[in-house]
Amino acid sequence: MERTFLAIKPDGVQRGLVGEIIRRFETKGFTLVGLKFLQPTKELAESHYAVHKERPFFPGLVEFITSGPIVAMVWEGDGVIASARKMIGATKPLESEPGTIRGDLGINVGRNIIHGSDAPETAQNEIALWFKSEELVSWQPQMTPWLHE
Ligand code: DAT
Ligand code: MG
Repeated sequence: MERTFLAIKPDGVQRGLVGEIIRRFETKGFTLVGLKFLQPTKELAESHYAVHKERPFFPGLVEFITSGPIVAMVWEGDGVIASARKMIGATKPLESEPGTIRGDLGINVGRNIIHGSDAPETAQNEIALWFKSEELVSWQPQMTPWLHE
């Protein structure tokens, strides 16, 4: 079953959006299989965003992500990687469609509330970076037959 890594960034936590964001993925029908609340170290943030390390916004991005607690999560379901990206919306919240998390809840690209893996390979790498395998729980929600025929 497909899995993705999602993280509610420090702005989402500080703004009290944790419940609102988790609610969206729960009610969509995806399954939560990993969850932790932590303030990331600089090393973890730099590894997570290594692909952007040459970009001018990289130092500010790392400073922001390490500035407070975040909610790190792994969600499971058919097509969850692409679907979560759609639910999150475009990187710049002013360009994100209404109905998306960033489109409904944000304004600024440097305060865009949530991270989501962008492809199967990045999902696999990010899950391994943030979670030990024993921190992930495989389970079958009772509602499964009501979501899938
Ligand atoms: P996404 O988070 O939609 O995958 P990304 O991978 O291109 O976007 O960039 C990672 C994060 O870096 C993004 O969520 C916010 C920050 N960022 C991206 N482009 C930026 C820019 N032009 N100025 C400031 N921050 C930026
Ligand atoms: Mg990205």
